[in-house]
Amino acid sequence: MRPESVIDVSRYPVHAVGTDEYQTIMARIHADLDRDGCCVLKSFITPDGVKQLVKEGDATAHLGFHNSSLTNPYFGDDDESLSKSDPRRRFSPRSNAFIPGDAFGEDSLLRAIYQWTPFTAFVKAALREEKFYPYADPLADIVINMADEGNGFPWHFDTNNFTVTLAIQNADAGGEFEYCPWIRTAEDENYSEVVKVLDGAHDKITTLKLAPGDLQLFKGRYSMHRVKPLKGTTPRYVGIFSYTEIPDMVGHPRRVKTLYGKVLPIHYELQGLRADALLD
Ligand SMILES: O=C(O)CCC(=O)C(=O)O
Ligand SMILES: [Fe+2]
Repeated sequence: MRPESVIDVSRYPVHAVGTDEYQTIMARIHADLDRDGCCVLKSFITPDGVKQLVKEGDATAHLGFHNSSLTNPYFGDDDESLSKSDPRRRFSPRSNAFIPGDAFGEDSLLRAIYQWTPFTAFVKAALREEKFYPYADPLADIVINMADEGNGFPWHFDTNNFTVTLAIQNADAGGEFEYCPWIRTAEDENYSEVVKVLDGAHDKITTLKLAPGDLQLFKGRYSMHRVKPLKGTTPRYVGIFSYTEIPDMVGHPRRVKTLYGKVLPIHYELQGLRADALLD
C-alpha cells in the first residue's frame, strides 16, 4: 500500500501545496494549535489503511519493550527538601511498551507514511518549524506506543516541543487523551495550576476520544496532558512520528537502552550530536 492511497487526500490534500484547499487546512491547523496547543485531523488515514496498520501492530507486538516507572509531571527525581504537596513530589505509575522503529522495515505502511516527502513537508508547515528533519534514529524515528489493561500515561509535560501521533487501535475502554492547554510558559512553571490538574480540579481540562486513523499534532511542552487508564484485552496502539532540529541526530545510548531495551552501533557513532547543550 502506498501512502497516498491510505491518506485521505480528498480531505487532507497534503501533496497539493499552494492550492486553496491546502491553504484552508493549514489555516485551520495553525488556529487550533495557537488556541489549544492541539490539532486533530479526523480520519486522516482511511479505514483500509487503519486495518493494515493494526496488522503491523499485531505482527510486531512481540518486539515491544515493556517499561514501567513511577513518574512526576516532569519525569524528574524526588526531592525531599520540598513539601509533600509540591507537584514535583507527586508520583504516579506509568507503564507501556514501545515497538521500536526497526520493527518497521521498507515494506511497512507506517514507515512509508513517515518517509513520504509530501507528508514530512505538510507536518513541517503545520508545526511552523524552520529546522525540521526526520529523526535519524532507526529505533526512535517511528514507534508504536502499545499499552493495555490498567496502563495509561499520568499527567505530564513533554520534553520535546511537539508530538505527531497517529491513533491506530483503541483499547476496549479508557485511553482518552486529556489535556490542559498552556499551563506553563518558558518563564513560569505555574505550580498552583499544575496541582489543580493533578487533583482533577482544573476547569480547562479537555477530553479527546481519538478514533483509529486520526492524526494528532500536539505541543506538549507547555500543555499538561495524560492518557486515562485502559480497560479490556485489546491493546491500544498509537504511532508516534519523531522529528529533530538537526539532521543525523540519534538518541543517547543510555536513554535508548532504557526505552527500547537495546542499542545499535549508530547510537555510538553519532553520539553527542545535538542542537543544544541541554541534558537529554
Ligand atoms: O499515547 C499517547 O497518546 C501520548 C502519550 C504521551 O503523552 C507521551 O508519550 O508523551
Ligand atoms: Fe506526552
